[in-house]
Amino acid sequence: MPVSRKVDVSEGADAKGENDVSQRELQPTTPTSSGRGPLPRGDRMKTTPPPEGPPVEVGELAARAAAVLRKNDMGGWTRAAPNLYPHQWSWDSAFIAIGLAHLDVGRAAAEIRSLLDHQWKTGKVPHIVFNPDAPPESYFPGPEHWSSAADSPDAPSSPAKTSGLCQPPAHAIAVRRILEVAEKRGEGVAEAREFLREIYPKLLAWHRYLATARDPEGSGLVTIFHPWESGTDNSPRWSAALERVEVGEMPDYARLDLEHVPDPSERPTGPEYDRFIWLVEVNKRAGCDAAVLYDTSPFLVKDVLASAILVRANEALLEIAEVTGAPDGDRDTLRAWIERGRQGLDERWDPGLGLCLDYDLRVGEPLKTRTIAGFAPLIAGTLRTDRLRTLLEVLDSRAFLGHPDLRWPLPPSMGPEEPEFHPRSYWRGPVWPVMNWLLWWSLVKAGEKERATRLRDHGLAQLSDGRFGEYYEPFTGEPLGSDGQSWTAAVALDWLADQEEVSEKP
Ligand code: 2M8
Repeated sequence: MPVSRKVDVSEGADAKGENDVSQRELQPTTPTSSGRGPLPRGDRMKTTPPPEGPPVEVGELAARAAAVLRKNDMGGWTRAAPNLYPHQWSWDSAFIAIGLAHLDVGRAAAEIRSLLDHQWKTGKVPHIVFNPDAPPESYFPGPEHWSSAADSPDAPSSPAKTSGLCQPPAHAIAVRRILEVAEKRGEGVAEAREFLREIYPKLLAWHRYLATARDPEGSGLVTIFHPWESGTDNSPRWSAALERVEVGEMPDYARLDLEHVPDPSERPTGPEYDRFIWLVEVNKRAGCDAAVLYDTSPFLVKDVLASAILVRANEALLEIAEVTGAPDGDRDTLRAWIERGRQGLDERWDPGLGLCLDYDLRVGEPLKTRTIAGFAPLIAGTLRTDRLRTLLEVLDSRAFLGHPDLRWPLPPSMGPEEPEFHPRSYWRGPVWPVMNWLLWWSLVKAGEKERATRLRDHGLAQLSDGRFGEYYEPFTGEPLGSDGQSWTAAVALDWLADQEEVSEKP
């Protein structure tokens, strides 16, 4: 059934009062038990009151989300956030395109197109495409820091510079969804199909790069050379592997990220950042060449979350191949990658935790942590029903969204009872709306409709302050990091459209 309401994206738009749906308040379908009970380990946790003011109504929330995307629109591409992230980030753009699809199919396509215009000759999609107009002091490490990456014979020849890393491959999922949204809305379908045809070869090259240069072992799992490639930068997933990294001689640097957040505990620590910058140095010295990095990088890890996203992206690409009439050989390759990916994830299962674990190739050991990435088999669409059941139990347990002190039953990025959990520190505990979206989407695909609906509605309730934070304090619901984060606004738009579509069904 088509989503009938269109979000008005014109300047100053306020959809409030335009239709009945807009008058609904955002309420979770199931009340949360808790709200704000006493916090464990209170001495380590700074608490702040939850955001003031009544929740924003649905229509207004949609208009505000659209306004965030409009404000961050740099003309054919979207900066990840207004101040903290002035460039185009790879997986942010994928989620942003999903949100944009509800506003303008052509603009959603442009988001992915502009990113893939900077694809490397190897097929790699860079983790950042730098904004040539951003002032030099706006983000570190910026284009100057990455300039030597442009010397690589594999770097794109276009004028804008890119980083030499990559990020989780959510792009094919986004491209497939652009068509799905267009079909539901009954608008822009021909344009979307045409876009699928245009972009298919680039996506295939990207996935081939991941299946070969990033998986010479043929394990089905993606190797990363830097925690930034995981997108969950300072997650405790990487603590043990990072501790083994010895920082070598490198030029002094000044952090700029701390200038954009009110509280340094919301960002990675100094020693973590030193290792991040050292690993950038290692990547640059290797000419960003995966084969060289396999020999030289002190950080060499199989990332289960990126691998799970790749499984789903390969499924999406297989559907795109059907739509575009790609050769049979491509489809066989995609099917093989999907199977190998699921098998690889199966092998990384930890029965004790009931989660999947990353693997450190340098020492040949799993990286044992209880983080949201452990739900990789759920995200990949495991074919093992026993594992799916276990994953759902773990998700519902107090180790994740069943913790009684959570503001909303939404999964923190790290289990709240873990020693390394920190409720304000970036990927070490806060709730990330974009991860909620990924889990919601995976639950829908797994046929877990009720769970999915609860997650979506609580996720929207979390965003009903209308600020579209980068991430949220799990116990108080305070938005942290950057306000006006593009991918947060984008997932809100997708959820709102889904909520409306479902409510319209007889
Ligand atoms: C964060 O990462 C960047 C480095 O890539 C940073 O901390 O400076 C992560 O949350 C990452 O997943 C995200 O893509 C990026 C932009 O939103 O910010």
